[in-house]
Formats: sequence, C-alpha cells, structure tokens
Amino acid sequence: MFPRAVSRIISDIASLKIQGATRVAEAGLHAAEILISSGGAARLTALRRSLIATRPTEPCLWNALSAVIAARDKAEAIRTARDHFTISRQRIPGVAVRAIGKVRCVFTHCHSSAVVSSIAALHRRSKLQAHCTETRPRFQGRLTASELARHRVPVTLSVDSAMPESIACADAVLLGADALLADGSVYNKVGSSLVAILAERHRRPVYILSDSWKLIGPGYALKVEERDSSEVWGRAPRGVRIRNPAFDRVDASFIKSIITEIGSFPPARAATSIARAYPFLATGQWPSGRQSAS
Ligand code: RUB
Repeated sequence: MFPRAVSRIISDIASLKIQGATRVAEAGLHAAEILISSGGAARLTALRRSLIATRPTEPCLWNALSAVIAARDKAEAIRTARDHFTISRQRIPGVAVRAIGKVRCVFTHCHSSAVVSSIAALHRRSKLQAHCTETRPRFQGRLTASELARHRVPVTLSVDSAMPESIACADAVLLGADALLADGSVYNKVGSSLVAILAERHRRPVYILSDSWKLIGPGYALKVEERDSSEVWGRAPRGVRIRNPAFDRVDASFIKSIITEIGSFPPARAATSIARAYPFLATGQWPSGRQSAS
C-alpha cells in the first residue's frame, strides 16, 4: 500500500487522466516526492515497479525514477530531473523550428506535448495549418486539437481512417515518442507506423519530437502496453476477441530526424548523440552524487 496521494497518481496514470510520456514521467517524480516525504524512500523501487506496470512502454518514467533511486540526495535528484524536463520543454520547439523550416501544413497523430509546442512555434514563425486524428479509442487527438486551437493554429480533426488524405495534404508529419531505440526506431501511439508508411508513400518527411530521456537503456525491458478491451468495445458479443495495443513501432527507415532538446539527429545518430550527452541513459549507471541538468 502506498500513501493515498501516491495511489491516486498511479490510478490517474493508469486511466490516462495523466497521459503523454513526459507528463507521466513528471507525475512519477511527484509520486516519488510524496513517498519520500512520508518516510517511504525505501519503497521507491516498488513505486517504479507499480508505475511501469501501469504503462510498460514508458522508459522516460523509468529513467526519471531510476535517477532518484540511485541518488544519495533524492530531493536534489528530483529537482534535477524536473529541471531537465523544464529546460527540454523550452528547447525542443526552437530546435524544431530550425530543423523543419517553413511548412504550410503539418499532420500529427494522438497527443504529444512536444509536438503541440513545436507546431505552435512553427506557426508563430510562419502561419500554417494542422491536421490531426481523433485517435481511437481514447480520443487524445481532441486534446491536440483543443490545445492547437488555443494557440490559434487553424486545426482540422478527422477520424483516424481519413489519415491518408490528411497526410497527403501536409508538408510534414510530426510525431511524438514514448520510447527511443538504439537503432533510431521509436515507439509511439498505435497507428504511428501506419502514419509513417503513408508519409513515405506521399514522400512527406516524418519528424519525431522527443525528450532524450526516452532512450531505452539497459535494465528496462520494453513491453508494448495492451490496454483493456472495454476501451474499444464495452459490451462486445461473446466470441469477439478485441485487441487494444497502445503503441507501435516506427522503423528508423521512415524517420527523417529525431528532434530533441540537445539537437536534431538523423535516426541512426540519435542514440549515440543522446548517450554522449547523458551517459547514464545508455549505461544504466545512474550517478549517486550530483548530476547536471542538461
Ligand atoms: C501518448 C503518445 C505521445 C507520446 C509523447 O500516448 O503516444 O505521442 O507519449 O508525448 P498516451 P510527450 O496518450 O497513451 O499516453 O511529447 O507529451 O512526451
């Protein structure tokens, strides 16, 4: 049993009230902070296990909590990780504007905070319009559309199966990431692999916008999250089997660049560049003393 506030965070993450890899990692840090302040520092590994069990395709969550578990000064490790996410959130849109250049229309799928802030920055630089999917079965695309509208980006939301047409009229495809693999492939919301195939068919570049702490390192066993079938069909007739994978893999060959807070990289170079900036992500040897934020 965890303190009630910690259990609430775990259930908010499980129910997708808190969604998107970066927000999930930040909520994990908040849960760790509450646990530590209630004298439960010895249970941080159990907390990491419970959180990863709810969202098993989230290495960013794993990495943030691993940094805290390894640190002697846990409060400082939490501050450092939070600073990292804050700085990263500020930097990614600028890197995206430089890497992507002028575009008139972009397409995205699901909801990624890095993608929304980058589209908003591209729009401030030169006016564009955006297309997004509704993203069955949990409709995260509505969040994307609402946030883009708040940024005054003209946005069109369509059913997922209309994506070929939306991709064809976009100049660039922008996707988030839940996990970055050593070979430059990424995991993102289910349907992203289809988006990438269609983008290639229409010769549209695919950019991945991602915090570098999503790199998968040793010790983390990636599993593709399979969510409850009731999200797809609450009272399906007997004999109908339902599958509800949350994520799928976008092969590196479909990706033009992986855009992170430390720069924009061709997929084949992303993991080594990230490992150079944050060796602990690649080695799994988390520093026990002070770490640098960025
Ligand atoms: C969200 C999703 C997002 C990534 C990146 O899936 O796939 O593209 O998590 O998000 P879910 P961010 O809604 O199932 O969490 O850029 O905010 O880290």
